[in-house]
Amino acid sequence: MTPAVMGILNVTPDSFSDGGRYADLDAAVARGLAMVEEGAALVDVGGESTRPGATPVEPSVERDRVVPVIEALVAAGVRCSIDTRHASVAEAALGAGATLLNDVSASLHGVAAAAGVPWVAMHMLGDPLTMQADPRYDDVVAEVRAFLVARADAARAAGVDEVWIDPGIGFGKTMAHNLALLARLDTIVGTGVPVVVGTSRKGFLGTLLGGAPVDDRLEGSVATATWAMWQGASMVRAHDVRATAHAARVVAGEIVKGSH
Ligand code: HH2
Repeated sequence: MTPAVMGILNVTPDSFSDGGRYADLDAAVARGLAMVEEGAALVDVGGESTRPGATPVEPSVERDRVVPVIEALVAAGVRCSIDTRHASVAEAALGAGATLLNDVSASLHGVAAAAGVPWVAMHMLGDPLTMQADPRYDDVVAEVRAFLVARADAARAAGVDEVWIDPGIGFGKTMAHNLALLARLDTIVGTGVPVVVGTSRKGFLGTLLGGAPVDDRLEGSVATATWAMWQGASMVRAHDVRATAHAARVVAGEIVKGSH
């Protein structure tokens, strides 16, 4: 099956890549619709930046950012996920019509169970404010895998029917940790739980590319997304949807018609 592309829509003033660009409702909805046009299976709406060192946002502020965008996109027929670590924001977003809970805290499975929606558990070491200070693991791949399997088991026991797992590239990880998780992604895929991977425009790509700024990381983003899909990731999170969706079709051996 062709891996799904989750289009990233951050309605925040400070996200590392698209911060401030979609703060206005019309601009956010237009971007969401454009990403679907480009091949996104769904649009992942986030109202709090989780970039390293980001200042936490009050859940009420985060909720007020995401709910109108989700309502408008759902009304236009777009499938939305909510990217949050706060239960009250998740509940409001699911109430507004989002149909997947992308949980960077890996702790909100009760909310997903109550709403009857699929749940993504992402691995993060610590919290965004401090996670890059000095992340340490004995064996990053084994530890992330064990954490995700335990969260998936807990979610299933709580009544979540559809569980996804994500190694959380860049979330409390050094360059070596990120590269190890990508190189051994087969270990995570081997759990049998469907895998999501997000590398899009992330800092480690900038470092690998000799300090490339955020808007010059397209090739690195597509290269790593393609690798992840080839290793068996079922979904990738992307800012550059068109290029990533083409890569997904190539990985799946799908003939791309009328899309050049
Ligand atoms: N990465 C980010 C946010 N949410 N969710 C999942 N499942 N996997 C990820 O890798 C992931 C995520 C961070 O990227 P972004 O949303 O582009 O930036 P910011 O957190 O600054 O808003």
